[in-house]
Amino acid sequence: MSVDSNYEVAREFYKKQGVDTDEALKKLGQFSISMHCWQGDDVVGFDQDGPLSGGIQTTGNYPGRARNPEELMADIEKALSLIPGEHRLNLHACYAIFEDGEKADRDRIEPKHFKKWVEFGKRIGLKGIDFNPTIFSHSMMVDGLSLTSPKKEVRDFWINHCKACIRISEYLAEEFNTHCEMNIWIPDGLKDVPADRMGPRKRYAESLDEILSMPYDKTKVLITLESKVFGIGLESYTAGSAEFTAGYAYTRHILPLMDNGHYHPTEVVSDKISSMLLFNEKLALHVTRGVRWDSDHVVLLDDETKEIAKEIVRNDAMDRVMVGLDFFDASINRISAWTVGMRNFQKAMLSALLTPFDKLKTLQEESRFTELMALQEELKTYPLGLVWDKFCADKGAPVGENWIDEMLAYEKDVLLKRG
Ligand code: RNT
Ligand code: ZN
Repeated sequence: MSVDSNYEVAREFYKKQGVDTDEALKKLGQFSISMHCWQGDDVVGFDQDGPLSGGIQTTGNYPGRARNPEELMADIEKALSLIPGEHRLNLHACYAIFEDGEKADRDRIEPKHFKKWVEFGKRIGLKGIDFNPTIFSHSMMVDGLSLTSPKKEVRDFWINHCKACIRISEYLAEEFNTHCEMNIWIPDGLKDVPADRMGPRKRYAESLDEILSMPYDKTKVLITLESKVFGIGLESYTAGSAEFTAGYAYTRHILPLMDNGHYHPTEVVSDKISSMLLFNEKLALHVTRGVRWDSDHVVLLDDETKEIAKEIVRNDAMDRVMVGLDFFDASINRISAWTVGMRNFQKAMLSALLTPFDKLKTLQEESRFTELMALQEELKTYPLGLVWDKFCADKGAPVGENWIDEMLAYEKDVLLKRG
């Protein structure tokens, strides 16, 4: 019972449905996910000593949090060795690396503060690095507000931060000869019933216009804007709502970013992808798992994750949807959190790639709903795992649960030795 002979069995199963497993494996190998650096250190970063703030929160104190660039890079490298395929890294501005006692505030950061990340990325063979302004956990978040603040000096600080980030994103794109997705997200909102929603939203739009007025290479830096429905301490309203973000992105020719933790609990991003694809050339996702709220639990191979992947694959949008992960669980081994989340999104993509969508679409078009339900349910127990094992083996990554022992060995040898 080898990986290869198992794969032969699986191949026959899918062939019966008209699905070419070899082709599916090839396409999966071409699909890169942007792995978020911030799972490794509980979204703390290297540029400040204060706690995480801005409507988001990590919970848990599992030992082994990465405390500096060396540790974070080592942990990322370890995680990526357990994940098949070639991927991208998603960095936040607060992960700037300052040398020789130098320090620059967020409105003054420069490409050179990310040179070490570029060197690291090239050494481990990253496909690219994506970037994010860090608009939280900072003293210039006055009354919790940034780009919507009534205070001009506050808005200007964050406008300058975003402009600095565009320059850094351009540098990252050039170094890796690929695009750099730069995602803007602000927590700005209010705990209780606002007296004015329009004023702050208008200021937000004007601040963004000011940021985008700077010249930059639009083929290299793909600016995305992330919406949100609420945050901790910001329960009544957030400026960057879904409608604000969709409207702004559409009219200014930037890209919308949908985080599946950022909607009302019964709303699903999988249902939104097709509509967004009809009106935007590309779009970006933050794949996460909300449990009852935007809790940022590790991505599992659950129904919604699979449905998101299906929408990407069956709409032929693997090169139009940029997928990044976004969760931060501090209650479990952080390498494991990354590995489980990345492998699961890949499994979801593989599951979609192995689905006979033409056949299913025809059943829908012909209103043969009985057969549609019956076949979709039968496909759920097809041997996905055997094809997945083949992918891992071909890519030189651990097959099945074999990565767990490796992860635990790293915990014992490295993580538990951190103070
Ligand atoms: C928070 C947003 C945002 C952040 C990261 C750190 O709710 O999802 O993506 O999580 O930028
Ligand atoms: Zn997000």
